[in-house]
Amino acid sequence: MSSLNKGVGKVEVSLRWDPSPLGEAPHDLDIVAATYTAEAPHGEPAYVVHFDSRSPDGTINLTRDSKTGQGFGSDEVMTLEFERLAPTYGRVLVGVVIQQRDGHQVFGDVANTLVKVTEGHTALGQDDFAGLPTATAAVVAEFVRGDTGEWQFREVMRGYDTEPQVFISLMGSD
Ligand SMILES: [Ca+2]
Repeated sequence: MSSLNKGVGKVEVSLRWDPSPLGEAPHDLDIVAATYTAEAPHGEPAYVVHFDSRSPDGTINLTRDSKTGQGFGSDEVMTLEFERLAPTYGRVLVGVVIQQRDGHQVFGDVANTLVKVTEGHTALGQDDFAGLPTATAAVVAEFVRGDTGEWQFREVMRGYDTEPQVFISLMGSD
């Protein structure tokens, strides 16, 4: 039951996964976001938010960060306040990357991975990466500003097999 032209406001993307087995290299997954201008929605990101990069206006924040997946509940959480994003921005992509420090690690190597996109108590989407076992990174959510200025959520699950830095440069081109 969605009301007419109601766009998304404040969205949370949460990610959890199980730690790697004892004695094996830790699995470090990261939530990343890339913001694109309305003029070049498939061009270079205007800015990128991840564990050591903040959004210049504070509208997109990584509020929880994990290098191992240990602990209960969500391991990484990002909040995106679309109602506060400047009108120059027209597209935001959220991705999940697996750090590749300890060899080639893909989603099929990581146990019990789950990403959820929610707005308040409303679930917008979720995925367990089961469809992308050989990917090292994935675009998991797309937000596009519509003609009326409202931000719309689009479900997407697009895998890549590449280094995190290359993924960030490629993720917006599709
Ligand atoms: Ca991480």
